[in-house]
Parts: sequence; structure tokens; C-alpha cells
Amino acid sequence: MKGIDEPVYITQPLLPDLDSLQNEIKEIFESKWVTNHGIKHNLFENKLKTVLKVNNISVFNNGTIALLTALNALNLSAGSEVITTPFTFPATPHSISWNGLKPVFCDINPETMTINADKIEDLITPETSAILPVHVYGFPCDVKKIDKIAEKYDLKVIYDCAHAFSTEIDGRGIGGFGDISVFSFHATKLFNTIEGGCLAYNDNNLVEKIYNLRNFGIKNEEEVVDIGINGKMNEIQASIGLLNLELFKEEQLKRMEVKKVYTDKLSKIKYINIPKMPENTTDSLQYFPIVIEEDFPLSRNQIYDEFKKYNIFTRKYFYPICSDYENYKNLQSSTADNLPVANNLKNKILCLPLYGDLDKKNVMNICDLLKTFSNLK
Ligand code: T4K
Repeated sequence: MKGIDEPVYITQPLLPDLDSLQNEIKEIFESKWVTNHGIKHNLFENKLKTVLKVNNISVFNNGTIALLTALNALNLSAGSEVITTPFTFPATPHSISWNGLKPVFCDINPETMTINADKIEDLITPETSAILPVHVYGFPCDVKKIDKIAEKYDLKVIYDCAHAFSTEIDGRGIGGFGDISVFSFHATKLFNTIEGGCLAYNDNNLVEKIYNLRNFGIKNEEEVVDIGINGKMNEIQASIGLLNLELFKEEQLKRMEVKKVYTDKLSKIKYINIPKMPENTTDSLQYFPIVIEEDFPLSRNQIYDEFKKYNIFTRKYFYPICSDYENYKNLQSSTADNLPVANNLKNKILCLPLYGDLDKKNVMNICDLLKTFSNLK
């Protein structure tokens, strides 16, 4: 099979029309107000409340600072333990550590790849203060079970929704579960502001706390009431957000078409497993992960390398898993015994390119290549 001329990456950013953005930037330049809670920023926050179906939204300059702030805002006791998943991006456990808290890794569910809610209670100790689950690839965690456990043990819950923009569970916005939910608006995300993110939460008591923490802890010109950070989103980022809010649904429809082709073609190939989104959940269409089973003629790594020869750049999200990192590998919860499912999946998972403008011919080529690999041996 012939290689693809232009490299095909895992994703391509959704970008607004340049003329529209120029108009927005012109307005910003004329106003001379370019950051620190400007007009675009406030408008963007208001619009997001409707899109994400939550009472409160605080936008941030990136998802990681938003995550750091969420953990900080909940006043978790110093040095306490936060139960999380190892099957995620480094930002998740690092935000726990940067807050002086201890990540405790919990194994994942083999179907949804999210934290296994049935394993959480075994990890709770008197030191546990919170749970930080991740809706990985947009697959929802078992929010009902997790929120129940949190209530029983009086724990806070921060959901990492970096991959789940606009996802709904039984018609409810995914950002409305737990105490705070964190979204990323990085360029690689379905919905992006180039860099950016937000906190979504229903508790009105958190509004002022988060507002202050995002701006150095400044309450007013004469009072600094918290040890805050600079998490503010600037006006150009907010404008891109406003423009992309008009575009993301169409992008999702286009991705849905790509997903359909992948699903039709790949579900016929033996030993390739396509994880299924639960019925009651909408798909953010952030990623298209497949699981390469052991009996497939090529290993996940061999497939990844073969694809590269054809100019196709798939990704091993998430290999290594966070419990393999130098800084976490010696934790008591990082043992292979504690994390059998995550350790198994990390060697089988492969994310295929998924974005609206992905050429159908390239999608077919990717499927045909996998079919060819399946016939080797
Ligand atoms: N929690 C979770 C679960 C997350 O996945 C993330 C971020 C966060 C928290 C933290 O949110 P942020 O602080 O980032 O807002 C990318 C993203 O940088 C990262 O945001 C994302 N997760 C992660 C899963 O993916 P890399 O290291 O894979 O990025 P990179 O530079 O290799 O880009 C991937 C591909 O995307 C490139 O091969 C080509 C394409 N690309 C990328 C960029 C930056 C473009 O076409 N244009 C671009 O401008 O982390």
C-alpha cells in the first residue's frame, strides 16, 4: 500500500475563520482591555454555562492550572491522599502532587477504562480527602457510585473532564457531578481556545473562592485573601472560545462520520476491540481508541511503528501509565498487583487519528492497513 503524502496526526485543531477572529481581535485592540476578566471572558463564561449545563463556570489559561486550582479550592487537609486513576495524562496526578497531596492509584474498569468504582473503597484510609476520577477519552466514570462513596466517607470529588466536552449522562451535563469538574481547552481538544480550560461546578459558595484563587488571591485593591495563582484567560483566548462554540457541534458531526467508518470497517477484524460508549451517554468524540488483543498478529507497538512508515501518527494514550513514572513508581499503590487492568491495557491501547477534516481516503487507508496487518502470519 502507498504511503500518505501529508502526515496524518492524531488530531488537528478546530480553528475559527480567520476573518472572524481578526474582527474579534480588532475589537479587543480598540478596547485596550486584553486580559483580567474582560468582556469576551465574561461572555464566554456565561455561554459555557448553557453549553455545559452547570450553574457556574470559571475559565482558566489552561486545564492544568484549572485542575491545580480545583484541588486547592476544596481545602483538602495538608498532605492527605487523593484516589485517582493511573490511566491518564500526567497533569492529573501532578496536580495532586503540586498541591502537596499524595496520589493513590486505583485500578480501572476494563470496559470503560475509567477508575473502577468498586475498587475505590479498599483504598480509603483515614488520610483520604478526595477522589479524582478521569472521564478518559470521554467515557464517563461511574458517577453515581463515585458520588455515593464520596458522600459515605465525606470525601470531595474532582472530575477530570479534559476529554469530555459537552458529554451528557441521561441528559445531564457531565460537569455537574462531584464538587468540581475540570475541562481542558487545549488545541488538541475537540473544543479549544488554543490553550485554556475551565472549572464547572454547581456550588455557588465556591464562586468567590475560585475567582480569588485564579487571580493571585486578590479580593480587591487592598486585600489579598488567599494564596492564589495566575490562572486568568486572556481576551484573545476567550474570543477563540466564543467562535469555536459556534463550530464544535459541526465538528462533532464530522467526527461521527469518521467514527462510523472506523467502526464499520474495524469491527469486522478479529482481535481488534472497539470500546463501546454506554447507551445513556453522548460521545464527545475526543478520541477513537482501539484495543489490540493478544492474538492479533502484530503487537500494539508493531502496529504503531508500521503506521509511522505510512506517515500515520497514532498515539499510545496512555502508555506508560502514571504509576510507571519515575516519581510515582515506588508508591504503595503503584504495584502491578494493585493495577492489573491498567497494566494490561497500557500495552494494547491505540488511539487512531480523529478530526473532522480527516480525509475519508485516509480513514479507509488506516482501516485497510489494519486489515492487512490482521492477515499477516
Ligand atoms: N487531564 C487530562 C486527562 C488531559 O488529557 C490533559 C491534557 C490535561 C488534564 C491537561 O490539560 P491542559 O493543561 O493541556 O489544558 C496533548 C495535549 O497537549 C494535552 O492537552 C492533552 N491532555 C494530551 C492528551 O494531549 P501531547 O503531548 O500528546 O501533545 P502533542 O504536542 O504531541 O500533540 C498531539 C498531536 O496533535 C500532534 O502530533 C499533532 C497535533 N497538533 C498538536 C498541536 C499542539 C496539531 O495538529 N497542532 C497543534 O498545535 O499532549
